[in-house]
This record gives sequence, structure tokens and C-alpha cells, in this order.
Amino acid sequence: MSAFYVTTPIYYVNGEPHAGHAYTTIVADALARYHRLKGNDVFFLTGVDEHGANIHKAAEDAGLAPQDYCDKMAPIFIELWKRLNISHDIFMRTTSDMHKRGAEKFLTALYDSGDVYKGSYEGHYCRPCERFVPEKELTDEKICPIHKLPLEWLEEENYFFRLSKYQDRLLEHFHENPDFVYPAARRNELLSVLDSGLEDISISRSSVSWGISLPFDPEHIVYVWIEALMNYMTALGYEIDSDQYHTFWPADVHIMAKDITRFHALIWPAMLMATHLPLPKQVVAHGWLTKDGEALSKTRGIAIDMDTDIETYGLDAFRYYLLREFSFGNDGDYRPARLHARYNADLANDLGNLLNRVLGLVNKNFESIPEPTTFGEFDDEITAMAQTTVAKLDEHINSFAFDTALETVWEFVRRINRYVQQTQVWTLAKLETKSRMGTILYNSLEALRFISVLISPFIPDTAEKIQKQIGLAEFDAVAEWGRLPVGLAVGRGEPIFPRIDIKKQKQKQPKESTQPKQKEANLVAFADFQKLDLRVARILSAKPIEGADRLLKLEVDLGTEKRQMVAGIAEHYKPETLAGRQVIVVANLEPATIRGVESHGMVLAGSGDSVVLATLETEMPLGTQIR
Ligand code: ME8
Repeated sequence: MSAFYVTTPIYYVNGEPHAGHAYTTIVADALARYHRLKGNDVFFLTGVDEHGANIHKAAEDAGLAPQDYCDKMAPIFIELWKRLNISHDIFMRTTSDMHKRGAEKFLTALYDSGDVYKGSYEGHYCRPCERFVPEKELTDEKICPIHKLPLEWLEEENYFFRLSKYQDRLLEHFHENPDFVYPAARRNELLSVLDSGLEDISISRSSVSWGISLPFDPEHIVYVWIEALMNYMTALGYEIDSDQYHTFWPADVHIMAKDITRFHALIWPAMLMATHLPLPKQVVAHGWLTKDGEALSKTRGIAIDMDTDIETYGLDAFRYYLLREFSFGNDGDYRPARLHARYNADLANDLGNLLNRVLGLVNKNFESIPEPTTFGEFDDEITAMAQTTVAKLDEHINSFAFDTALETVWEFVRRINRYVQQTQVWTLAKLETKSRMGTILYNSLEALRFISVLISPFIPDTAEKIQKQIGLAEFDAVAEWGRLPVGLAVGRGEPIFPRIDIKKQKQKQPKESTQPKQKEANLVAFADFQKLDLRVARILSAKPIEGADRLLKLEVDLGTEKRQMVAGIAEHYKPETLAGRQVIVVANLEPATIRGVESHGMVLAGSGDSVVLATLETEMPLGTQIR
């Protein structure tokens, strides 16, 4: 048994949690549950970030003292995690005594390292980020690159951390540990930050009063980001040097979205280097969850109505959709129509119907789970596939490919459906074939038990429901073939994913998704068309690819991120004419390596005798969806 420590960011309490927070926390939950299933000793942290000027302001706006405001907000997060079946081991609050004392101990160690000095600071400050925006990120308009809000000019006496001193050691760490930051796009981003040079950072604020005082100069409050990062250690009892701290630190994986990797993969490790403490093993970032292609925004009213979807489809369908539909490192657009489609196809049809069908046949033909005695065609293939599914699942989870992990399990689900079909098991009730029928049904039920184990980290309630219906009194979490006892009285086969009321659905679904599917060849169902994520993008640069006369390597800006794409347009466009052009791209095409060059998406073009890039009649904001 090995220790496994996984964390989410601690979320700011100046707003209520939304689907973006839910996504990160569900991902971390699936990972924590998966490691528990493997028998590891897991510690799973989530929590809230309660200090700083923004929280202070939110408390003032709400007419409450900061602590009272935090005491009101924290339970809203706790309540949501309960509703989403999150299995955290600690809900961390930065206003807790344990955190305060731990943070003071860490700050003292940081000060003693000699890498903290006093200086004055002036610069353009973003309040929502609570940071000075470095010169190189500044635009002429002086707006925050993240929040798009005007920056304030601020002058302060601050304490600084000598981050610049750790540049070389960080670079070395990145090179020696290629998986330290995952996925590669984020790693490369940070490597280029490192290449361009790190500046020392201010770690205190004298203009802020809601926070933890610096133990070496109580006039100053520690910068909220520096304080927040320490929570990952203070939560374990760093302050008292506890056994728990020694068991779980360093963390195995810090999970977050791509907005805060710099803090986690540059500043946090440098702080740990200064204090001679071990670094987290991995910093892993997923993309943005968007709504109609746009960033979620309270002020602009762009939100995902997860409550309605959970109410309509159930929690597990929501969890399944998030984990199955989105490719982990990339942005993903939340679409209720896709949740509906996944519910019907994967959950109700593939899995739910299989369980019902098999239980129905057992109930009709046997008193209880029959003994497998007569082996035949396909049996060995099924048992072998069960084991390979376990191995493949492990591989995918270890690379955070939750979508492929679930697809792997569903390949097995569909194989069992085929097994039932191929063996025509319902025709074997005659005396001479009944023992074969019993064996096939036993195998199908054992496969369902096996599947329930594999899906339990992702959709735990469903996993339990399946085992209950099979007749198991207690959840059997072992993925070894043949553990299903003979003689259990199986359930009657209540549908685990009942049909969703169509009338109710019609009000909620866009009309198209309830249209009957086109059967003719060459026609594509609307739902399939919707799978394509077509977006407006801008070419930033274009370069030839050595040894590939027809190809160009493009750097493309999708508004929320930059991507590299390979396009077969070199014979028709000179590279130097392409920068600045708006194009239409397929954003969710599986990444591919073309002539040794990675391509993350595809640029669309009319392709006949000549090749002409597809564009819109007039320019539109980058990232706009094409439908
Ligand atoms: O940054 N899509 O807190 P925060 C996906 N307190 N994930 C999203 C998202 C979206 N649209 N919106 C938010 C902070 N998230 C600091 C962290 S940690 C020491 C301190 C998730 O409330 C995602 O995990 O702004 C992102 O990194 C995090 O919420 C930011 O949460």
C-alpha cells in the first residue's frame, strides 16, 4: 500500500461554487476513489481560500465581518461537495487555527532561508487576481490579461521572495522530471516563462488587513497566494510535524485548471526549495469548462445550470458526462444535449439495459445465480478482456485520460452486450442447453460486477446499485474474475437509468436533439454534427515543416488558448502571408503527430484545384462557435 495525496485548489469564497469548481473536484474525487480502490492510502484535500482583499470586499458588500462572511460561505461549498458525492478527507479552511499556525511556521522558515527581503513596489495591480501584472504581460490599454478589467497603479512597501534565485534549479527540475507539469502544453508554457527569466515576487501586502500577519513583521499581511499554497502542507499537520504530514507530503498531484499553474509549478516549488522541503510530484492542469464557447462569468451571466441537469439526469450521469466527454487538458464546452445523448446511449442503453436483460433472464429461468459449469465459445475471450480492461484503465488514469479510461470500460460493456447477443442466451432454456445458459448468465453477471468495480471511482452510486441488484449484500471492490458467489437471489431489475420523461425533456432540450435520427447513408445525425467543435481562430504564425512540402506548422489563437496545428496549405499560401488571418478550426479533433510535428486541431479550407482558407464574412471574436 502506498500513500497517495491529491489536492484541488482551495477555492475563493467570494462567490458561490459553480460547474468549473465542480469539474476539478469531481476529477480529483475520481482519482482519489481510484487510488483507494487500488488499495492505496489516500488523502484527498479540497477546501476554501478565505483571506485577502477580495474576500474582505465581498464581506463588506454583504454587510458582514470577514470571518462571519467566510463562516457563511464555506458551508455552501461543503454542501455542494456532499451533493456531488465528493469523498474528500479534509475540507481545508485558511481561517482555521491549524492553517494559521502552520503558515506562520512556514513563513518563519522562509524568512530564515535568507531569501526574503524588504523593498518597495509599484506597478499595475489587478485586484481580482490580487497580483501586480508584470511589464511583459501589459497591454497599451493597461487591462488585466485574465479579467480584462482596468489595472490600478499601486505603490507599496513589501517583502519580497527571491524567486529569481531559483530559476536554474526550477529549470533543472523541469528537465529531470518531464512529468512534473502535465499536460505538455502547460509544461511548455511554463518552460518559456522560465526561459524569459523570473522576477522576485512580493509576498506581503501592507494595504490589506484580512489575512495572516508576517511573523517577522506583523505590520504586513502575507500575500494571499503565498499563504494559500501553504495550505497543502498545513492541512497535514506540518505545524506539529505530525505523522500524517510525513506520510503524505510531498503531494502526489495538485489538480487545477490552467489559470493557476504558475503559482503551483514555479512559485510553490521555489518556496519549498528555499525551505529545503520536498516538492509536489506533479502539477496537473485541465482546460476550461465553457458555455456556448464562452468563459463562465458571473458578471456576464454565463453559467452552467448544473442543478437542473443533475435533477433531470441524476448525479452520476452528470459526473459521467464531465469525465467521459471532455478531453482532460483541453477546454470543453458544456452542452446539455450531449449529456442527454450520453445518458441515453452509454448509461441507459449500453449499461442499464444490459443489467436489466441479464437479471430478467436469470429471474425467468433460475431461482438464483446459477453455477457456471458448461464452458463454451467466447467465455475465455470475456475473462481475458476483463483483465486487459483493468490494465488499460490504469494506464489511462495514470495519464489523466478519464475520457479514454471510461471508453475502455464501455468497450467491455458493449462486448458483454454482444456476448449475450452472439450466444443467443435467451434461446437456451431447454433442458439440454440450460447449463450452458446458466454459465453465460453467470459470466454476464460477473462481468457486470466487474464493471461496477471499475466504474465505482467515477459513478459510485451506480456501481453500488448494480451490485445490490446482482444480490451482493456488501460492495465487493475487487477486480478479480470469478468472485461472484453462486446462489445469490438477484433483484427484479429496477432500471438504473430510467427513461427521461420526454415531455419534460422537450422543454429543456434544443429541438434538434429530439429529432429522429437520419437513417440514410451519408447523412449525419444532428447529435453527431454537434460533436464537432468548430471555432473562429486567428493564425499567429506559420512556418514550413522540413521535408514536408505541402505542410505548414501554424500557431493559432483560439481566444482562450493558443494551439499548434499542421495544415496542408503550403502549396497555396506563403507562410509570411498567413499571420493575422482569421480562420475556422476544428478545435476538438484528436491530437495527431504529422511528419513528427504535433497538431492539435485542424484549419478548414475549401479544397479543390486550389486550396482556400475558410473564413467568416466578417471577423468575429476569437473562440466564437460555428454552428
Ligand atoms: O484560484 N473551468 O481560486 P478560484 C474549469 N484560491 N475549472 C474552473 C473553471 C472553469 N470555467 N472556473 C474555475 C483560486 N475553475 C485560488 C486557488 S490554491 C492554493 C488557491 C476551477 O476560486 C479550476 O480548478 O479562482 C481553477 O483552477 C479554480 O477553479 C480556480 O478557483
